[in-house]
Amino acid sequence: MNITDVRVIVTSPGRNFVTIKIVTDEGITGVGDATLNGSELAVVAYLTEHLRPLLLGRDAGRIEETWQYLYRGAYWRRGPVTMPAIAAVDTALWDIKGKAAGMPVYQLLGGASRERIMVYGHAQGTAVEETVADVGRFLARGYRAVRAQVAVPGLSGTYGVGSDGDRYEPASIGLPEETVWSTPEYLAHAPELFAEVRRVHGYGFHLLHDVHHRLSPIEAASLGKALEPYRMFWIEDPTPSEDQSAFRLIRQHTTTPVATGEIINSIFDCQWLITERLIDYIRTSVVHAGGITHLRRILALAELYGVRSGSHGATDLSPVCLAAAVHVNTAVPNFGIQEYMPHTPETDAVFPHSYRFDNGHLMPGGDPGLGVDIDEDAAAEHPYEPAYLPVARLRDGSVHDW
Ligand code: GCO
Ligand code: MG
Repeated sequence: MNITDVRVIVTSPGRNFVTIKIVTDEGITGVGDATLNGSELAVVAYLTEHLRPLLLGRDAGRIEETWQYLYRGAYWRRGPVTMPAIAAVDTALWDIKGKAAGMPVYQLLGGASRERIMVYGHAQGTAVEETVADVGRFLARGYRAVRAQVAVPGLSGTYGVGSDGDRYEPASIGLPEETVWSTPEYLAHAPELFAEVRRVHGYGFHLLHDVHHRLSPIEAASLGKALEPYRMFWIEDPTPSEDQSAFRLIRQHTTTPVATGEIINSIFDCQWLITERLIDYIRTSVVHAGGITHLRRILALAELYGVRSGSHGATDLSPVCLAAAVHVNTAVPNFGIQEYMPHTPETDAVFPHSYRFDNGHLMPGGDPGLGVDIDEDAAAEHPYEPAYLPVARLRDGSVHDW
């Protein structure tokens, strides 16, 4: 079965998504997510100008060989632009293989290790009481795990707190929004939230928090210690993720579990974090970590060291990525948890899918392949809109990690 076409589709049903559709001479097609939030067109150019010519005429069944060809063959390796492009090709080829075999992709990965995928939802609020009430709403809907974020008084645009009800969408149309950050003010305020969440809702569910790369190692260690009484499932990205040795210092001071990985693109960027047991959850994704083929390799390494997966699932990861994640999560032995932010009805209409949410869990559905597609006519109704992620500055005006 040979590849006859590679279509790169950009659509913006409320936010931008880049999707590829690989077409074969047997009429079977496959889809892959290539969305890089805020830099979408860089991936589009890489796919269209550089990968498409290499793919036309190739055997669609040779998934591993194609991955090696695109990764090793390019000489320039890793990075946030090329890896989602390779990931999208890889994901689409798994979709095609599943359809050709008449099986859901998780069957090709070894079959189901579990019946359902535990997800965590996003509780948020502009004040502690609001977030506490929001946590209650998630628990009432059957969620077993909830991430809690609260605005820091006096700081504009605290990460993780949006204005659109359940949905938090950091990217905005036009030039980047500028937000203000103050670590001392955050550290003085945040522990109060978790004390209050546990006081009101108890300990019978998993509680998570995203620090979003903002702290120094010693600040992160002190936060981890302060949160120990609240038995967190994890603190996420306490320090900038690329500084692997920072996690050693955090580890030396606290037993609060640590997760990182959403900006990591390859096994080489988290090898040391895993083999030195500096984290508890590797939070990579199909789109950013090189597709199903490469993510599986990362998770196999993690399994050896007792590190579990924590699949990144913000709304900028399209339903195609979420579908692929659900198959990986179903199959791998060391699945931990899946982030779940429901997409908008407009997005779901562009990406019909068979995975479904039920009572705090996701289920893959039984369709052959990934069980997700892109409706190209519906996609064409939502043209691309340039958007950026915010930039964070300290009170003195200097740039900080967003
Ligand atoms: C998360 C993430 C996201 C990212 C977003 C950037 O844990 O869900 O931190 O909210 O900020 O994916 O594009
Ligand atoms: Mg995060």
